[in-house]
Amino acid sequence: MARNEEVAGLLEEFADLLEAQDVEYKPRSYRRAAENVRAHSRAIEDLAAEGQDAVGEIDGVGDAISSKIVEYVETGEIEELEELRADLPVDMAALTSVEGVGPKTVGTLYEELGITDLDDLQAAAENEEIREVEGFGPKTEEKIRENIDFAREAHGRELLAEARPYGERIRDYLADVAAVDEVALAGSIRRWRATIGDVDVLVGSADDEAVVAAFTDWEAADTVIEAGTNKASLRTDGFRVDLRVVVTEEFGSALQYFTGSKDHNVAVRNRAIERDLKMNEYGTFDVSEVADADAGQRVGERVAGRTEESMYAALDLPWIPPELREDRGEVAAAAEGRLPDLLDEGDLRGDLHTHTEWSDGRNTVRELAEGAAAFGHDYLAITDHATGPGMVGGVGLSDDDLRDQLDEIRAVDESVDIDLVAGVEANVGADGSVSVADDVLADLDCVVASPHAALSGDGTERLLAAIDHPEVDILGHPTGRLLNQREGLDLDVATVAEAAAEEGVALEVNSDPRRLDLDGSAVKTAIEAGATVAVNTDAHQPGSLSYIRYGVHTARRGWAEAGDVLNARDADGVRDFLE
Ligand code: DGT
Ligand code: CA
Ligand code: CA
Ligand code: ZN
Repeated sequence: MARNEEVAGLLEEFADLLEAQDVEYKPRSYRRAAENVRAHSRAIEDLAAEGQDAVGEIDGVGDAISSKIVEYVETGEIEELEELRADLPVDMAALTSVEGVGPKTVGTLYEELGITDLDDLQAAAENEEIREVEGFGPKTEEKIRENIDFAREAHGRELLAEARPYGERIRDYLADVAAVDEVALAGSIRRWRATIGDVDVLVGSADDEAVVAAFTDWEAADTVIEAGTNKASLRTDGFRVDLRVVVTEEFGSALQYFTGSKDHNVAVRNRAIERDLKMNEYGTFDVSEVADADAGQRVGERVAGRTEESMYAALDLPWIPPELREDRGEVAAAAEGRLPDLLDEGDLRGDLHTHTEWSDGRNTVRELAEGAAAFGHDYLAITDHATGPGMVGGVGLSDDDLRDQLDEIRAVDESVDIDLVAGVEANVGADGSVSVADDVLADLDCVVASPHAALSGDGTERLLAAIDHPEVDILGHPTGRLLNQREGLDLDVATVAEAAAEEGVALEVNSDPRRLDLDGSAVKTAIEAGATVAVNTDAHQPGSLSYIRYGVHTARRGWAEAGDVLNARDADGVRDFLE
């Protein structure tokens, strides 16, 4: 598994530290390089092994950056980065997780007030020291103070899409270890929660010592936090990985237990008790003939434990997919034979929300179209930003620009191996108005309307107004939440979904790792209210099209079947919906 994510993270840290020191231009090029490294199809360590020139083949990676990447892969360190870290010894990640605090602010607040972490920041805000710093004022200070709590709550939880590759990498590594009979991810990462506390890995083996030794030997381990006989924890690039080793005969019961959620496990265990069964991480045991079922963990006759399927079967239940295990009625549904036939990654035929260099994307229409064709999509909607509230720095397209772009999309469509859908991402204003002229919207095939500013408080009326607009096809990232940064709009999802169903508007599951919006529980409510969802990436470059898997699993957390999903339809089906 490639280390591109890890290297991209370092380049971003580089950019933050440079920006904090008021260095111009360079931060931008480091960020651009980071994105391209992250999205690159080949493993960065393989390129580094071939030499600096091979690394320099990546778009936006010049000599200065490629030499640092090679240095890192070879030595595990970048000297210049270490120096920057020493110059600015702050918890950059924690501080910038406060909305309204960017790297520049961190630099200034360190210089002026010596602020290095969230505690310092909070104290300075409470003592009204920040408002005294040039360029700040009472309003900014108040905003920072308000946002600290949210950043703190989120602190320590990692984005699923950032953690998942490490989980898959350690899983694949352990699968090749001779002593390992079975290996699987467990916990929240297996349930595809939007953020995760740690990466849980479970192994079935007869030789736990050998497994723990292999685990702590993993090349990507930065530090070993602890190593016991049948458990161990390590840190890799900031992520905590917890390993548990169990005997293979009990792998299924341990996997069921450690996948959670706790609430799901309580519901399952209650069903076991009703059947005179004792169920725990060691197995399911028939305790009907046992005088004291609490006398030990493995009392009674073992009836299940080798596989997870056996654990559910012992309760007369079909296996329940991990995404459903949140105690949202899945045990009752399983018992009644009405578990959903969940959407699969392979069901999606296209992407209906993407950006090109016409707005803030990285690529031309043609490049993105070719990327989507190579990804395997049948169709692709190009939906660049329209101008409007929340679009800063001239990013959004005017009505005239949109008409010009429409011509280009139609022209490119003639010569690419994919069906292009001409669209726009319009802004939903605070009053629910849509930012593009009606006649332009009418000429486009697909109108995504998304809130981009004023993202707090109740947004129900606002979205209802947008749904009522006759040209709107999809509500993009409906709440506007940013994981670990802002909660976004409060929504009465059922009401919004009912209106959307009536007006033939789809609700988006935005697959951007920072968004995953709507989330699983909102998707479930929306589908129950009859709405159609669209699983889109909001990709700004071809490499991000693969983030669709996170949207798919988020939709699965909302019990979505292929029939509930707009872009699981073929191109004709989608055109019918859009018309
Ligand atoms: P996270 O890591 O905060 O994102 O959430 P989880 O769900 O991965 O939680 P974690 O890592 O503490 O534990 C993994 C699973 O182990 C959890 O989903 C359910 C199970 N588990 C852990 N502790 C308990 C417990 O005290 N009671 C029950 N019923 N299950 C537990
Ligand atoms: Ca966990
Ligand atoms: Ca854990
Ligand atoms: Zn977008």
